[in-house]
Amino acid sequence: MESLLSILTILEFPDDRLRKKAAEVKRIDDKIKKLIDDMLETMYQSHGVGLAATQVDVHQQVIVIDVSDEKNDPLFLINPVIIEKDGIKESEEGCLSVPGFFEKVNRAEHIKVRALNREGQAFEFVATELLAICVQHEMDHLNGKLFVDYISSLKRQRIKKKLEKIHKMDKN
Ligand code: GNR
Ligand code: NI
Repeated sequence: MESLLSILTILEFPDDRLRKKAAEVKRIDDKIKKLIDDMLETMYQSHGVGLAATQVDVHQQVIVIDVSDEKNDPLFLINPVIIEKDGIKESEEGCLSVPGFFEKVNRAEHIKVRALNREGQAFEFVATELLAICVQHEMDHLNGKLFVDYISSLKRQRIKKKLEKIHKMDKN
């Protein structure tokens, strides 16, 4: 059965739906595969390196990532779990759900992840650098957490006010 790709709407902070916890995927059916394909298309169109289903208002444990320069090396993570981590590293993060803001966040430097792939097979991989940051950032989304939760409440409130103002203006 053929199906056209759709560009999905990305929720923006401070939308309450970004706070929902994603449920485990029980069965990888055509609906989940379509979601994955649409998320990848949406991520590429938005020039992001990752996207969690939570951001498109689907509360299931699905993540797409592509940290390659050519944007031709997609990674699909279903029901991901971090099984090992070590080190701490600070880096500047942004988020498609917090557009226009960048702040320093601490993350584990090295992680080992177990997940299911698009075919439902379990696999494991080690991640460092941008991939490690991205996996942790996306897994936070699945738990209703945003990078702005790690910064001062003063900075977070300022970002909230600015985005709320933009969202109000967008309505007109
Ligand atoms: O595109 C993205 N870039 C990025 C840069 C530094 C740290 C994390 C990220 S993830 C972000 C896309 C996004 O919001 N995914 O949820
Ligand atoms: Ni994000």
